Amino acid sequence: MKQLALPFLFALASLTGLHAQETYYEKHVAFPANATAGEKLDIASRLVPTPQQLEWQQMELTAFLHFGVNTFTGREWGDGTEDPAIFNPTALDCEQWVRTLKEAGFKMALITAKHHDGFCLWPTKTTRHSVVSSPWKNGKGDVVRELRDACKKYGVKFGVYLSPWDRNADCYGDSPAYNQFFIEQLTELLTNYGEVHEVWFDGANGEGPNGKKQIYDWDAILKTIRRLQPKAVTAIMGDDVRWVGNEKGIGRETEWSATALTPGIYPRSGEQNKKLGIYGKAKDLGGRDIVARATELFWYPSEVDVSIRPGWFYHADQDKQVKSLNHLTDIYFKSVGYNSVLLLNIPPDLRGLINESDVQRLKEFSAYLKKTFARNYVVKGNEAWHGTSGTVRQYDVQKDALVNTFMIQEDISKGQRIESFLVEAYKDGSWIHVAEGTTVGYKRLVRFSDTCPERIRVTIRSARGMANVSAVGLFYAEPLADKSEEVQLTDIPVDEWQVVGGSEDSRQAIDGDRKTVWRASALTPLVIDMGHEVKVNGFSYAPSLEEDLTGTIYKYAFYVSLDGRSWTKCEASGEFSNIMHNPVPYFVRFGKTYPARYFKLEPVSEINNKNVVTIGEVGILTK
Ligand code: FUL
Repeated sequence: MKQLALPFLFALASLTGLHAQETYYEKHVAFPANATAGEKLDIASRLVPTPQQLEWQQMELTAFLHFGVNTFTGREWGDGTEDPAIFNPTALDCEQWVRTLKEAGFKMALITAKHHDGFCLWPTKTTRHSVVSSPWKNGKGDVVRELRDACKKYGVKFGVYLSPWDRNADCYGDSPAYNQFFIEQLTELLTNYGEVHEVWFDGANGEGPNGKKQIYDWDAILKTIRRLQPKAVTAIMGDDVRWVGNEKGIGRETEWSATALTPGIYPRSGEQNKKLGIYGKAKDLGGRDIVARATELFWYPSEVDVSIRPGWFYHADQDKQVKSLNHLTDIYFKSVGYNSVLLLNIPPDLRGLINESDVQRLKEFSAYLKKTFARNYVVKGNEAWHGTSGTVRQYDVQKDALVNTFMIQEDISKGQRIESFLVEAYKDGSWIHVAEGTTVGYKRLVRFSDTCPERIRVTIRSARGMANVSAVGLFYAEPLADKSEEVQLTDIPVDEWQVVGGSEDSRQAIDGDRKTVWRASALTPLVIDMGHEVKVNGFSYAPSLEEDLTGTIYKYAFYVSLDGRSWTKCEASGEFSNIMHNPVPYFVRFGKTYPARYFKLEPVSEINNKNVVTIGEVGILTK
């Protein structure tokens, strides 16, 4: 992180008459104590990425590969007690993964070397809870190595996800011991596998108030990465790449890479972010008002991580829920097109292959993007130009071109400066409004209705000093039918079901409509009389569809009864593992069948330990 002394630079700029814009601040800048709002904005405009951050941003499409014991148990979060013997892919072929990704245009593959369950996909010296203890290749296998080799062969960059939270390691929670253990694991991954381009540390930790508390030595962890892999970017619990704030694949329309959000791994982050009233999910992380109140800024660009399926790990029952082409395309426009990098998860299946349904969808996705962006209809759209607030640039458009997508890019090696822009089209003798937007950054895409302009003009409505536009484009994206991935939440009709003892609005939880929500102001169980005996082998829980997830159940117990008086607790994991970040319906299968006329869903804890419950829908599984 290069930091240049500001007072000195100001003096230099005024003495030499140099344009102040020739001074850049790489990755981080602290404002001088007495800087005015105007000076701060000027400094903000000259904050730039490191070469690694720039290279990362230019990749646009990167892929996540969630693979591990969860693939074999069907869970999203393992609890660390899994028998390593269950890890036994029958036809693992990392070359198939990488070929699939490469052909689909992905520039990097990032593997869950260790997820929260602690099982390591490489033969680590730190624990036997790894591939060494699994029958796969008689304990001689190394998934990380196979993926690394495949990436090398196909010229795809390689990254690792190493979960800081570890539910298997005995030393987890004994802070110094676990820090050492974690750094050893990291050292192995960053020493023995050639070049690593991204290191991803998840912030997730579902320990709850009575769980183990680990205080991470982020400073030592980061220093290890910088020492061993200086070209790698550090993501999420890192300071190069920022989590966008959701797992739905949707970025912000106004996305500042130059942000006042202090990365969570810095001890000062809590206090500073609180003072500014910002947090990772906040809408505005770098607007004028925030910059004026900030004391320092970070080049901390957004990464949109989302799975191609409802879950992060492969589950056969989600084969029909692979996101539609329309959905994936929308994600592309709302991630890459919103100044972010897309990290799309494609989880290998039990064989150790990317499943046919995902391969097929990726093919469609890349064919669609290739076709859409093959031809830029703006004449000389790739010519760079610069302008301040109010600057207008006119372009010719190729004759008779039908377009519906506008692209604009800033040369971010000189900072992110555009605050808002307008696009108008000249058609039949007059200028009409076509599109507008706020921030641009590395890339901004805006969709509009089909039109056939003769010319277009782009106005920089507002910029921080001199904005540097590197490219402008017009394209045609063919409309796609919305084949939404409707999920069936229950295997049996719900018409006969009655709520037992609850208020009338508890019906909202079983009315077959996810949009209607039942809310209870305590951790109240939901008891249902199904009217007759049913062979139950699982249930589904769908959280509310609303933005505010207050009341979403994290831990639960599920009971069945034949008479509504004596209850049997069903065998289940007892947690909707990742629901706070990925609020999709959860399907819990007991692995056995219980005869039942009544069922009871008992909330044990809420995602934020509040004493409230919301249920979008509950269903019963019998198949
Ligand atoms: C989350 C984790 O808890 C999920 O399991 C997944 O790995 C996702 C990418 O990050 O926080």
